[in-house]
Formats: sequence, C-alpha cells, structure tokens
Amino acid sequence: MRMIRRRTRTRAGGAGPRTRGRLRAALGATTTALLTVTALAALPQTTAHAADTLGAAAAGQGRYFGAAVAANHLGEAQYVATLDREFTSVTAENEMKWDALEPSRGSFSFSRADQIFDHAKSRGMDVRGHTLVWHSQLPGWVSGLGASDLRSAMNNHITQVMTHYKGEIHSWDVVNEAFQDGNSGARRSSPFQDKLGNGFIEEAFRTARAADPDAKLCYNDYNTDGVNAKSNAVYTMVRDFKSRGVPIDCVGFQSHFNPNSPVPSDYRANLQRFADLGVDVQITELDIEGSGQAQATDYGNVVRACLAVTRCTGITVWGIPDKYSWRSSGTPLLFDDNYNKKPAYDAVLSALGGTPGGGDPGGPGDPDAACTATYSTAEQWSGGYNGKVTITAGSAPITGWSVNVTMTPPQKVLTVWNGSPTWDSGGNVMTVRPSWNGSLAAGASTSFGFTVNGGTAPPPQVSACTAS
Ligand code: 9MR
Repeated sequence: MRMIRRRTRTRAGGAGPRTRGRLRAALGATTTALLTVTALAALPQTTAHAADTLGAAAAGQGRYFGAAVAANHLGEAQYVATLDREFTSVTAENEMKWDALEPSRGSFSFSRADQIFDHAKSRGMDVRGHTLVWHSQLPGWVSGLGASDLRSAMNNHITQVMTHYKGEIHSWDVVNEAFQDGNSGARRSSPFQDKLGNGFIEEAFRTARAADPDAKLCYNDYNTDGVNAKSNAVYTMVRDFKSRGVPIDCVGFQSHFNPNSPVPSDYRANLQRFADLGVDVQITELDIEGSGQAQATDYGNVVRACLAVTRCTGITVWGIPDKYSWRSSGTPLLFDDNYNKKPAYDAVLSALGGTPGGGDPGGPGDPDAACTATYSTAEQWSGGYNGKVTITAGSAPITGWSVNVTMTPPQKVLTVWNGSPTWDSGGNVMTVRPSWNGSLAAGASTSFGFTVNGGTAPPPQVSACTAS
C-alpha cells in the first residue's frame, strides 16, 4: 500500500527523503493496528467534450504523455502554460544526472532537480527519473576511482538519489546507454563497464530496487527502436534478468529520429517483443527531425505503435518548443518557437483519440474547466478511518477545485491534509479547497486526505467536484 504523502522541505545539501508517511505523524502508535480497506465510490464524470490536450487524450488511452523539462525555462510564462496544459509527466532533461546531483563525492545538490519535481507534483503530474548510471554527464571524480571505490560510489549515488525522491518517481532510468552502436552487440566502454565488468548493470538494478521498491526500474537506450544487433543485445540482457529474478520493470526506447535514422518499420514489433518478456515499455525521449506533413505522419505512427502494445505505458517528448531542443535546427518537436501547435501536434493528438483544433486554450477562467472527485477509504481501524478524495481535472487544465464532504454524526473529522477545509454551522459538512495543489494539468490528479473518528460507517458523502 502506498501511504498518503505530504511534501516536506528539502534539506539543504542533504540527500534525505523528501516525504514522510503521513499517518505515522497523524496517528502515532495506533497505526500498527490499522486494517487496510479500500472502498471505492466513483462519482460521475462532469466533462462532456472530447479530449483536446495531449495529456487528457493519452489519459483516455490509459497512458501518460510527458515532456523533458529544463529548470531554466520554468520562469517563462508560455513554456509553463504549455507544459501545464498539455503534459501529465515530466522528465528533467539534465537536472537529475550524476554531474548535476553529485558534483563532488558524497555532496548532493538537489535544488535544480527539486524545482522541476515540485513544479510537476504541485500540478498533479508524474515524474520520470533520468538517469542514475550513465557514462555521459559523469563528474570527473567518478572516472578517477578504482574498482572498489567506484562500486561503492555507484551504489551510494543510486541509493541517495532514489531515497531523496522515494515513493514519488513513477519510473527511473537506472542504467542508460550501456551498449555499443553498430553490429557488435557489445557493451559500451565506460568507467563502470571497464572497471566493474558486465555485472555493473545487474548490481545497479538490485541497489535501485532496495532503495525505492515503488519505482519502476528501466533500462533506457537509443538506436534500439527497431530489431537490430543493439536491440537484440538489450533483449538478451532483459530476458536473462527476467529469468534470474534480477529486478527490471521496463525498457525505455529513446526514439530520437531523423532522415538517417527514421522510425523503423518494425518499431511496434520490437516494442512488443520486449513487452512479451514481461516488462513495460516506454517511449522516453521522442523527437523526430523534419517538418510539415512528413513529420506529422512519423509522429502519428509512433503514437499508434505505442497504443498497439498494451504494455507501452506512456510517451515522453524530448522538449516542448523547437527552440529549446538539444537539436533545435532539426525542428523535431510538437510546438514551434512561439508555442504554436505544429501539424505533428495534431497528428499526435488525433492518434491518441483527441480532437485537434478543439480551440480550447485552457487556463484560468476557461469555461471548460471541469473535475471529478473519487472517494476511497484508505485505512480503517476500530472507531475511525482515513478517507481519501482524488480530484482529477477534465480535458482542460484547472487552477482550483472544491468539493463538499458530509459526515454522519457522531463521526468527526480530526485532521485534513493536502486540502483546506471550511465547515458549515452544524459542523457536519466540510468544503475542501486546495492548499498547495489547486493547479492541475488536463487529466492530472491530486488528492487530499482526512482522519475521522466516531465510527467507521457509513462512509462520507462526497459531492461532485467544482473546478475553476
Ligand atoms: O537533451 C540533453 C542535452 O541538453 C544535454 O546537453 C545532453 C548531454 O549529453 O543530453 C541530452 O539528453 C540526452 C539524454 O539525457 C540521453 N539520451 C540522449 C539525449 C539527447 O542527447
């Protein structure tokens, strides 16, 4: 069971956990006696029109739609508006890499990464972790270590970083780009490979599982998008890991395409053969150089390939507007330099089952703002329980929400978290509005919780959600 979590301030320079189990604080020793009960009472969806953002359309297909984000653009209003409107998952483009997080041995610096993490979480988006062990963007001190120091530095890096975000990252790229290009099927030379041998990948995954058992652990690479010598080598490794119980949950396919490296015709089949090994597959860094209809067709094909594979759980594009792409001259993204939607955007949205040109700008005051509220009893014990209400934005982003929760006496609410309550004069109806979590991207969710004593039945009545 995942505990309801609250946000805590980052400790300066420290690598301690960002979250604490909420219940421990609220209930102290009685938590040990809790029974776990989940009673769901879904309320009707209040959104009428078809999805017209990437995130909402992908959510309709049971997938996330993410973007790589750079902390230095988070001060730009249009960048943030586009991010918040369209995406339900975020990857830090550089800020969670080794050189950014542990520039000198044992000294961690999370502030830039946390900026992205906090922005995403406060709007109900998921976060992909990228990346723990990679030969590139590796600080100089790592390559200077001897084998036994390198092994402990690698394990310490994984453990510290994953502990900092424990329970809050949906998938981690544990090892990135460990195989050589070309036909050899060999491992790429790197400090890890050269000093620790083939076993470093397995060791990294085992350390990662111990550090955060809730995160999906991925191997991520490029030029593995079709069936070829490199993807065959990764396939053989994943098959071996699965057969020996080495913890691996997903394979990331970066999917950086251009005319020399086009979308392979066996892209879907390749995703499927990995999925058939019993791992999820994710498209982790999608961008396609080109323009106009040709680019749009390629993008649509990629999305359709993912949707055709049940275990393809989501797509991340490697940036938002073309101007901020790592290869901006190839205009590989879905938005032009002025944040206009390109034909590629419409192709992606259509492939996801959304409605291009829905003309929904989103944002504050949007008449399409809508939300749903879903109640569940998270934990129950003799004489009380913890209730949880999940708020999900409809197909437009929202900046605020409100629900009424009605208690049946003698039940009383003791404490509320992740929401601000006000009470009616009788004290039985509380109206809950956001505390820090009012802004949600289209299709994104947040939740608030409350502890009740005075009985366990009936469950509280939760009204329909009102959005602004
Ligand atoms: O987009 C990233 C760019 O800003 C960095 O300069 C570059 C440094 O290596 O990394 C880019 O992201 C890479 C990603 O982390 C791993 N796969 C390839 C991506 C594009 O180079």
